Amino acid sequence: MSAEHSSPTEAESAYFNSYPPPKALEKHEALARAFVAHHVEANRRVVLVTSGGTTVPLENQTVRFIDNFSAGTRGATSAEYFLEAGYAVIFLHRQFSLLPYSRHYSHSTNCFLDFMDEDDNGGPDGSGRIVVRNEYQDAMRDVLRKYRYAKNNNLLLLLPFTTVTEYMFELRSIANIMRPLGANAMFYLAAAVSDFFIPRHRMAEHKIQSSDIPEDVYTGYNDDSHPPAKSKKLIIDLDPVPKFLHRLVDGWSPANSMIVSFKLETDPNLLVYKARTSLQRYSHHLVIGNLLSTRKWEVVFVTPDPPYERWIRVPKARRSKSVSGIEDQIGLAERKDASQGASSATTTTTTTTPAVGDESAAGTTEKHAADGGDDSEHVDIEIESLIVPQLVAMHTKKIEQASRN
Ligand code: 9Z3
Repeated sequence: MSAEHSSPTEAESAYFNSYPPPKALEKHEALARAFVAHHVEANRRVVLVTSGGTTVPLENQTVRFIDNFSAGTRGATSAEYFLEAGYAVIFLHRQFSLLPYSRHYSHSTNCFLDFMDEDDNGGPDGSGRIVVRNEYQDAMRDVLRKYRYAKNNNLLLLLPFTTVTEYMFELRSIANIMRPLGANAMFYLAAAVSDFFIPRHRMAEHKIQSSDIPEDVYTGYNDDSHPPAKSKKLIIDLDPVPKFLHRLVDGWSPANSMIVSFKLETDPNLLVYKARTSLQRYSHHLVIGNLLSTRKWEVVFVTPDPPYERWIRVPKARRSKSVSGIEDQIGLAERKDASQGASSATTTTTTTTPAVGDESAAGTTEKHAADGGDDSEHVDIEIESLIVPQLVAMHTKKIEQASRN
């Protein structure tokens, strides 16, 4: 039966049966089982945060792969706010992407060595002890304490993956292992998962040799407007990755758990529509939509219940500077959707109801905008600090509902 015509369960078996499980899976499962048991015992909420991009290998013994932009900022930052809210966090992340707490000092434009110095009390050979520079002491102490707290109290489990297939195996296993948590479980799917891959039966075993590629393959265009060219181009033929959100919602995850997925788009015209379609298709609880260009400053919550669409924005004066971000595009996805006659049930909050985190969001935005947005004495706000408390409140409601039924 072809993948298009099979049921989600059949597609699941076909996919997972065609791969050997990742080498680290058994070890990760054992760690996750112990972690979950510990927090079930403590009646603590546990969130599975997925983070970073997935690779799509071109060869079984992989030399080359397709990757994406995600550094794991959303996931690593959100994990910290979940920990702050009292959750235990399973952090399923792309290996070497950003990690909670250490993210403040890794992958950054300042190398971690810039935070350090030798102190003045040099030893006999003139060498000083390595210390943190004075201006970074407070910030680093704060991060270090939170990190230690999470570690000492067994609140953070780090599980790495690399390929899209490893990610799928890990997600399925961990979701199943989380079942004893029931309503105390949350899934926060922030990883940027590839939509396309090369199925195992078509994947080259060894490094693809440029000398093996035939010269007379037509490689350029999908229409007749260009004549076939003799070429040694490498053509990559990708299949769609099976959509497993169905299976997560309907099979793998604990009963009554809360499932939050992300939808990433680059076209403001598509964002809200695609987020809503995803919510309808998978019947989970929340899709958080974001545009690549504005993701650090605004997101939209798309829910099955009123207000259906809610924008969360960092006030202008408190936005982090982002090299890749485009501030001019803030608000575009909201206006575009409204102008296309979105359903009357759609509510946006920037003008009517204050957006999330009243004090720090809509109201303050207006004030600082009127002030000319002088940000000289303001600390940047991370948008995850506005997102996570909202989710915690939604989760609380869900847990209360579950306990009444
Ligand atoms: C997101 O949309 C995340 O917010 C980002 C975060 C990947 C944009 P960064 O790592 O970026 O902080 O730089 N994640 C989900 C993207 C995704 O692949 N979603 C799937 C889809 O859109 C559904 S689960 O189809």
